[in-house]
Amino acid sequence: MSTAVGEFTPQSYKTEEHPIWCPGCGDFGVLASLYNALAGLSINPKDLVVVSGIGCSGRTPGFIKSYGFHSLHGRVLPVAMGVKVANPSLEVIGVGGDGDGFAIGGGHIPHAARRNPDFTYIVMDNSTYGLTKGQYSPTSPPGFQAGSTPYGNIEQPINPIAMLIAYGASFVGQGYSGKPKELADLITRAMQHKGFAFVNVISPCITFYNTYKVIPPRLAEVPKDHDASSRTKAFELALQTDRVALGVFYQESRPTFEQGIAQVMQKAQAASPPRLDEIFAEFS
Ligand SMILES: Cc1ncc(C[n+]2csc(CCOP(=O)(O)OP(=O)(O)O)c2C)c(N)n1
Ligand code: SF4
Repeated sequence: MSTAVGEFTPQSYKTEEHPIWCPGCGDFGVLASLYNALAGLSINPKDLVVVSGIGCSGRTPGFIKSYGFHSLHGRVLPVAMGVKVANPSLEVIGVGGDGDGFAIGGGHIPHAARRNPDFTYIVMDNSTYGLTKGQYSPTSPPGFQAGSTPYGNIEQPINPIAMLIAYGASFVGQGYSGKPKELADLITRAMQHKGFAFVNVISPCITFYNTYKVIPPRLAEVPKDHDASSRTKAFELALQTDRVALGVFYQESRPTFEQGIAQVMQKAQAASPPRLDEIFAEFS
């Protein structure tokens, strides 16, 4: 729920708790972008709920003045969905890491995507498990070497963008923490979208998997003539291997989960179901 534009500044969302992320962590850029997007949309902190999983990224709710829910590892989506269904007037944002979202929490993704609850889900994708000291994750590249893969990762990484398009997310975008202005614009568009908005943010872990040198040369904007209403075109863009595109890959308009629930409740009330004492009488 927004208030008068200009009522809040990025500063309005800062808490007294300062991030304890390592200096240079990409998550700082994501947080700054979030502050700017929230201020730009003039979201009142009393109407905002930030839900996270567990990980370095999972600490985000502590740094945003709002209601917050630092939930369990991999459980961002069911908790955020529960909050939104319980009170659809709230602005809900889910945040977590690639391990949280795509490994232990991966089973929730298809169901959030197909149900289309109206909230934004931001994955801070650093291709490693930062909090637990750099193990490989579902987005680590083949050959990735760390404590859990001392001889190199033998698995193929998932493609988060293609996965979310395939599962039917109604908004799919990608940003980079090193481009906070563009990222704030992308988060703004995701929050304005009515439905499940997924934003994958490439957010390097400077301590355990420093990709600051390898990622930027591969980045490119989503082409200006890209047709984001075409799932086929979105797939084509997501499957390109020579570059990492930033921007909106796919967006469609369709009813939200909350709208569907409201309709079902209306129908159920209009149908005047049998009274409980009548049902008991039938079986007594
Ligand atoms: C049920 C459960 N399993 C395992 C853990 C241990 N654990 C905490 S954070 C984490 C992974 C963190 O990586 P990611 O989700 O990518 O977030 P990052 O720290 O990189 O932001 C793991 C395995 C846990 N806290 N709970
Ligand atoms: S360990 Fe990595 S992800 Fe965690 S705070 Fe440090 S740089 Fe960021």
